[in-house]
Amino acid sequence: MSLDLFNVKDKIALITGSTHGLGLAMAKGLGLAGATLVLNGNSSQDKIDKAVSECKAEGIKAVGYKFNVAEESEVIAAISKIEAEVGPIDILINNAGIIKRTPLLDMEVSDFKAVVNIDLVSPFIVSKHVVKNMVKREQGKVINICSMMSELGRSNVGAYAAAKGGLKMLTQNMATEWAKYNIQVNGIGPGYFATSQTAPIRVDGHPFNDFIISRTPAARWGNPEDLQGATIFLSSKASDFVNGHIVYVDGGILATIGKPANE
Ligand code: GCO
Ligand code: CA
Repeated sequence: MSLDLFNVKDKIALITGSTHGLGLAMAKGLGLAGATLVLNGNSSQDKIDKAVSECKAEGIKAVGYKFNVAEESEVIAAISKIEAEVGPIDILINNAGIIKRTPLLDMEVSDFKAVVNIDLVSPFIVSKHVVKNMVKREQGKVINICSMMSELGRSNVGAYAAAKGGLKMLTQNMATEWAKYNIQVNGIGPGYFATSQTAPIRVDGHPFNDFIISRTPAARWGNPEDLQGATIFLSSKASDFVNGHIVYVDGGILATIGKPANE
């Protein structure tokens, strides 16, 4: 077996929402394997510049572009700029996402729509405009970042679960429509990871912290680096006949019903 199967050297990868957290960790995985990274964020140029320098300090080739993944006109302009200035995008990771933890009965419709807009509509917008060009080149990799909530419900995250469940089906539909162009569309479903997004529910003594540890067969939170293997697999030739799968990197959560307190 040759590791060449997993080669992503000199591939260009656009990772949305990659200034921190899982997005940046997945990006770095590809970058350390030799890909050129196009990082993205929308909150501040400063955060993007910081992430780019952090990558460069680790010997990774990286540039950054600020745009709002939910605004089609901004996406169109950014993609043509990226392809003109950096080169053709070989790998797209739709990672940008938000969460609002509110019981459905208390949730404003505008908040529900905001979550669906970023977590579900945006991957459609960005993919549409990146994949148009991949079709011409007859190759490409798209990875949609799903969630445990693509499969499971949980109190207070209804809008997020609706969007992430939808993203799983969007992944299968994209795979269905684009496989014939030699474009593989798959997803990664992270389990519970130690990031800023989960910081409020991860603090010591918080009941959710103990719940996750006991609910996860691996008995720990994921480290963002735990996602790098799946990212490289789904970005490389190794996955050229893998279409429409969600790879759950979850320490076994979806494999089990859980366990009683005394086990
Ligand atoms: C929550 C968490 C999740 C995770 C993750 C699980 O409140 O339940 O924040 O939504 O972030 O997506 O896979
Ligand atoms: Ca399933």
